[in-house]
Amino acid sequence: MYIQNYHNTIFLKSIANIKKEKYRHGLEIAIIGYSNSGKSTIINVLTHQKKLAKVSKTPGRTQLINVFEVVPKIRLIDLPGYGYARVPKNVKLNFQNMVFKYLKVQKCLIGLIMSMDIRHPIKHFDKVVINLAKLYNIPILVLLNKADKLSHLKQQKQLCFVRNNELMLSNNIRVELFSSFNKIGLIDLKHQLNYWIYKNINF
Ligand SMILES: Nc1nc2c(ncn2[C@@H]2O[C@H](COP(=O)(O)OP(=O)(O)OP(=O)(O)O)[C@@H](O)[C@H]2O)c(=O)[nH]1
Ligand SMILES: [Mg+2]
Repeated sequence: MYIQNYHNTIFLKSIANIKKEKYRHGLEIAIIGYSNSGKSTIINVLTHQKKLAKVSKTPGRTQLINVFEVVPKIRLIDLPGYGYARVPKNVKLNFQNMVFKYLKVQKCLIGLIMSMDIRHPIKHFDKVVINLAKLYNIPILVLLNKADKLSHLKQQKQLCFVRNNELMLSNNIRVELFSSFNKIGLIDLKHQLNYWIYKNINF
């Protein structure tokens, strides 16, 4: 199997307006989820780089679509978090529209990593995005993130709860525990990305 190494990933650019984006070749995997759920931290852990993606205690840190290049033609996309309440409504709508539009128009998208805080899974916009991904036939790996915040027993309970949710009952959706702090699920994440890349790449 084709094994991708993520350590040499570099920042490529930030995009504010999808319309103007002409990048339509290569493969993309995007990280999506609520603001503050740990998306940017996942990119840093995956790439073994501390400051590649900006992380913040203040939700709403990632305000643009940030594009990272793993190797030429394979990109990781850090999407702005949805649902952050403390930004003005028009800004919030703009973030959300940008994310929805990205899902609709980006033909290079081969998979979505959805980050959910394990303590608050399957909130409103998660459902909206899962339904959109089903519509556009995009596979999803759901990461129940910040698993380090719960005991082992509670982690397993949440995992069962989310896996059994009817929204998740699809061949195209997989749910795993994750923690950037103690690396739970990192191997599963790499395997999933490798699999998507392997499946879609033209050798
Ligand atoms: N306990 C714990 N905290 C985490 C974990 N991953 C991230 N965090 C913390 O959660 C906060 C938000 O992390 P970010 O990676 O910036 O979250 P984000 O989803 O990119 O947020 P936005 O850019 O606002 O959408 C930071 O304070 C991180 O240190 C984790 O695995 N466990
Ligand atoms: Mg972020």
